[in-house]
Amino acid sequence: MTSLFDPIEIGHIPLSNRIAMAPLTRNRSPGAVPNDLNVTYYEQRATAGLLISEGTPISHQGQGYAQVPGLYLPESIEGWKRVTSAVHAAGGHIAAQLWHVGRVSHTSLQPNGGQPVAPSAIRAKSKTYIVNEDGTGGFVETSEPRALALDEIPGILEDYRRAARAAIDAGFDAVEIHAANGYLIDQFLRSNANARTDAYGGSIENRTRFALEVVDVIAREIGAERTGIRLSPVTPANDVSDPDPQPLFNHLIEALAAHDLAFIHVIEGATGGPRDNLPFDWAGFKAAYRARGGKAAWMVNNGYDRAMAMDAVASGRADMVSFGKAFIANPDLVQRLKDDAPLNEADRATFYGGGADGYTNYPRMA
Ligand code: 8OZ
Repeated sequence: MTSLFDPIEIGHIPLSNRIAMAPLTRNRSPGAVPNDLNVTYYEQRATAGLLISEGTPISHQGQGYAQVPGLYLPESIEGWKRVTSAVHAAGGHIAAQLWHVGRVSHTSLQPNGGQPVAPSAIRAKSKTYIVNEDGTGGFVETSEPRALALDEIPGILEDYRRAARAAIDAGFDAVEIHAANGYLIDQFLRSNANARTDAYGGSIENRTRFALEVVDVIAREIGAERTGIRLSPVTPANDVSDPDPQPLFNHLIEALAAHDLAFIHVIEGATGGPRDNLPFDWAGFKAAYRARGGKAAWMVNNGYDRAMAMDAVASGRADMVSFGKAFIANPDLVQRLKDDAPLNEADRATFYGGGADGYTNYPRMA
């Protein structure tokens, strides 16, 4: 029987166990550049089989939150090189999460204070995080977006291509395409955010087109074996919804089977919330992918504890499990899970922004 603690190869990357650190926005990289504190944070967690970086904007336009590290400035790539070398020196592996927020942004974070872009001019009833002039941070309502013109889409695909190449140049082992949680790709997928009448809106084929084009452009640039994708078929995060998610996401996953991707990362349920918010056949979703010959590692996420994670891998339901909050509070999470040791509790007050407190000062086991 396979164990959570057994090694696994994803693409050509040999991982020492099947535990991943989920991507976690921490807002501790002023100027979009990874710094010493960020190096320490990732290095401390390098015993995870795979670290997935916090969401990393592919462009200034893809920015939606203050002080997140990017992949579009030369200084950011230099900063990430220091993170990836520290992780590798500690025996770990790390994927960069490539992120375009679409409408989940604020004019103060956009080039020239412009409007955020989206499939359609429909504002998300959600919040984003900005830093005020006095240095204090806070959540504010997202700004009214404008609909992308058809001829702007190739430019965004080019930004994804360039960012994927930058991630490899920065020493990342792989990239994860952020297609979850109501950001740009998910806005194209779900009908309440996509009212387009061109080739990118309407039918399931049209709404999945942008996601598949992003996968295609990145897989051609860096290789499908270094490409993963994160999906959240039923999350209400950032105000996205769809009346009929199963055929939509089954169509997408079946199309993804044509690429030899490294991993598929699935958020089951409402991100960071209930796992049963809406009906969805998770086993059928995975089976649809395998039936089309999809071979990527199947990584599951959302509210997994030790017993659930061990069972998911032992039963073959999943190949890997990712943990978010548990990794914030437990840099040695892998050892703690192995030993069935108690976990430190994560402190919400220090999730977003700030310094070492609640970031690099969680204790390891004695
Ligand atoms: C929490 C706060 C800000 C961003 C996501 C990137 O939900 C995020 C995020 C989460 O995927």
